[in-house]
Amino acid sequence: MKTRTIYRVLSLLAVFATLVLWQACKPQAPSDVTTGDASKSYVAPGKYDEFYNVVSGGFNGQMSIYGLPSGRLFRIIPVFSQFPENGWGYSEETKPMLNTSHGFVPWDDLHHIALSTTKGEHDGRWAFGNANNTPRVARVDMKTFKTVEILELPNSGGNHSSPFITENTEYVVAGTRFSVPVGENTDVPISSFKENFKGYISFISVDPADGKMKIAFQLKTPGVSFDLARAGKGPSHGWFFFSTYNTEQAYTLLEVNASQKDKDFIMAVNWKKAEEYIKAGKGTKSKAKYAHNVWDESTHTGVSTIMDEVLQLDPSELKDIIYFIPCPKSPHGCDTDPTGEYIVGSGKLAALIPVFSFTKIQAAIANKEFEGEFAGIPVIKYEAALHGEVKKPGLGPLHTEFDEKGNAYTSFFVSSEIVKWNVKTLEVLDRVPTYYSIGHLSVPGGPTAKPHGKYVVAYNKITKDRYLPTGPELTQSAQLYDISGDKMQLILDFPTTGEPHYAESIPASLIMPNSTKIYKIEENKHPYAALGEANTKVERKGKEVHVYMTAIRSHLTPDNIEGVKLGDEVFFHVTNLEQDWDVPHGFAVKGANNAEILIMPGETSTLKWKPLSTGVFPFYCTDFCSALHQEMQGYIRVSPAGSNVPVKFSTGKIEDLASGAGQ
Ligand code: RUQ
Ligand code: CUA
Repeated sequence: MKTRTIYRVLSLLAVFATLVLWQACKPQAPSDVTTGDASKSYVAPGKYDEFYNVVSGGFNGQMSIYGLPSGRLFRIIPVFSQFPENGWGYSEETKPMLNTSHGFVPWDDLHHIALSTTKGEHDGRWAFGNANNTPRVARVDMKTFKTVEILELPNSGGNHSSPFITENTEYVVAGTRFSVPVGENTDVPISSFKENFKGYISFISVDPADGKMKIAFQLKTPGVSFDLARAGKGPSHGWFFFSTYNTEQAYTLLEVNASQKDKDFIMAVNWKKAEEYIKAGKGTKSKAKYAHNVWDESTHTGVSTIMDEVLQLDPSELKDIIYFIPCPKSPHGCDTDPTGEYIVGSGKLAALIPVFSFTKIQAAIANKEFEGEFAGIPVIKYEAALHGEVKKPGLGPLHTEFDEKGNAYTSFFVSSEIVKWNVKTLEVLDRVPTYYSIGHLSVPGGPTAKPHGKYVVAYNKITKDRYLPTGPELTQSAQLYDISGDKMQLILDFPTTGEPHYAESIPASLIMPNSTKIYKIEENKHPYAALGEANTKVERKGKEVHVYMTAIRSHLTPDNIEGVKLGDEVFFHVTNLEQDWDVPHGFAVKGANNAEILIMPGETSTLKWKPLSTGVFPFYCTDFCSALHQEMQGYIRVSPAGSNVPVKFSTGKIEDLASGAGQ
């Protein structure tokens, strides 16, 4: 009891000391900044950037695409959040993409990006992102820069340790952040944490042909928190490494109670072994409810299916799947180097960086060099797994990325810097300040077996005095450093949208040639598509009015519609007939309780509108598409519920409208 109290006081002191240190590293004036050659980030007008930088949006639930080295923002890709700019989550086709077992969830907190790899190298096919709040994993197609799949994760309570991918994108892996009660009865006292709360890791298989995701199996683990992870590669392919915290299994005031132990764990998972158990029929099917939402590129429509079962393995019974390795103190990042031999743990409250050796971990397992068990899982002796420690690297290490020359770059939140060190010798080589309090960092190809190197980007948590103030909230900020020489040099500050967590960069040459320009109109299988103006029409189905509309420069067909009555729901199905790159048309109607829709060439999108009053309502194209864009408009008339105004529609044929013949 007494030692416990002393422990508690000591940990409180440690937290306090960290805070004091943080105060000491408070922002300095910009004049203190030593910068390198800023012209290195200059991309002349009309020239292309060298890299695509895919950046998580954090609490905006989106991904964004920047160019490197210019830092120019090209695109925001809506993923888990509704996006009025293009109607994502507002159009009828995209709403199913945001369906979950909790119903429609139009927001999330996207922290991490994983770009698909083949043989450990970027292949430019997909970008995966995690939903941290309502656990989901999304897949974005890098041809269209569109979210094409969202898979919900059952038994997960916050999907932070996610998504991380294996060498050939065999699996996208997602570990729960919060352990939660699972099974038939989840209505249990919170104080029963140790008995009832479990952590689950989902191994999501990715179809190599079309990228389709499926939960292959889940691993049941003791109730701890998983923070981050990386797959092994090369010699360690077949293994996965996760950082854990709250191995104290606290359920209140975690700030103190989850920082008591000197060491938490890195969890090493032998997923090839897990696959063997699955093949041998050792998995148990368990009831679960989760949504699987898939975008169909031919109907331009998302389809949501509720799944009801998941396959699980219990590593406390099936041995040889999971091992724990002690790691000082609340590890955050857990990163494997390009060779796959070294695993770097970054303890948020630690003053050193432990580097583990895959060879040593294997030897320790073979020789049973265990210091005991944690909840039935063997714990490997720290020294037995350790390659060595980086001594006095800085304060508050968070994440590590690698270059192609055997160097590591670690971000330090508390001391607000990037530190470069040699992975083999563990010698610190260089350090640069960040402005301020860096979280993640990213080297192009940094998490792959073949880093592209050249730059490191800092994604900072605090902006303070770096930009013109914009009220209480300042822009989010990234900083670009040139790492081609021995010394890192700051060459650019650039603002980002949302809160950037992790990001990845990929050479433009792997993405650019494959970028989709249009959707072929003859391949449009949308059930409400009007493939040509001759096919436009307005149909009443009970209280639903379906408008099959087309858009082409510079008119909407039909542009006069009558016969809608109060109490009707109007569905504007707009097909963009253009077959020309970069000519979307938009569509909006006065008073609609949603957003516009933005329709790509060859695509059909649907805006639902329920008029609440009678009258004549204008609708128009929202995207400036031609010199006569302002003329791209129309009117829809709404009559009282009992009226007998017939359904009529036309474009440019006044007499038809008068006769009620339609078009
Ligand atoms: S986290 S600042 Cu949500 Cu990736 Cu480390
Ligand atoms: Cu179409 Cu403006």
